[in-house]
Amino acid sequence: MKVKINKLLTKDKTLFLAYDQGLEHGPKEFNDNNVDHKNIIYLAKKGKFNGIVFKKGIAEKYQTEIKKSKIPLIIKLNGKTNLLKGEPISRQICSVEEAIEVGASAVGYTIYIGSEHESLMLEEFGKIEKEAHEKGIPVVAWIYPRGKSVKGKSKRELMAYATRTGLEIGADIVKIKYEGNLKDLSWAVKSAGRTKVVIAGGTKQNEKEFLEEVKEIKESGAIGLAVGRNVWQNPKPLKITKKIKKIVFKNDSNKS
Ligand code: FBP
Repeated sequence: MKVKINKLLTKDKTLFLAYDQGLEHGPKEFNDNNVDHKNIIYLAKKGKFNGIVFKKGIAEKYQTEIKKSKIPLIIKLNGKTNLLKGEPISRQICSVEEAIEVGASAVGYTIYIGSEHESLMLEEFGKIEKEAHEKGIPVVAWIYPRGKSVKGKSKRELMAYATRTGLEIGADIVKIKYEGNLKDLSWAVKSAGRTKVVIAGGTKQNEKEFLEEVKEIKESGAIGLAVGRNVWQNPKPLKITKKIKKIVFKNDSNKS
């Protein structure tokens, strides 16, 4: 079956709104405004994002609002809290079927390559990828090199290893962190072959510096970002969204 990826793209570029930090980091990331999922769904709709990333609990409880927004839903199928220390592992907590039931247009899964537990995550991903693709659902792989074994390795090597892993394991889109320089990121994008690359936003930073980073992301050949905190922790989330879109979709559409 053909994988329905076009729903997540605007002329092959994209901007996803990531909102799975409630589990991954805890509510310490939120304020009175962005702790409310309704405000996040409103932001996704008003900002015309190409997709919104939730875990299944939020998708279940706010199904009506998500459907009404018409923003494609990406369900992250695995997750963990940041309370447990040690070698990172994130196991599956939602099936592809459950994700489709709550209206998912795509599914996501995080793999910590380099972790002692990477084989478990790679195996789980393999099953998810097979099932999702049989149903025509695109798969987004969050690939983050983590754990003792990656300490001291070069950022260039790790970014490219992350994107290449995405290609090798069958991801349609691979999401990585941008940690090196433009040359290294461009190499990582090249290493991904036909797997599309999106970049995480990271911790909230100075707006000007963040937008400079977005320009480099655009230049690298990555198709866009899956951004969370740098948008919804900004006092003017819609305004920063417009600025990001102006860069990401430059010459590609009039979406901004
Ligand atoms: P941000 O743009 O807020 O960094 O979100 C991107 C993201 O990948 C989220 O989807 C995820 O919750 C978080 O980063 C994980 O970050 P980390 O693994 O560094 O805790």
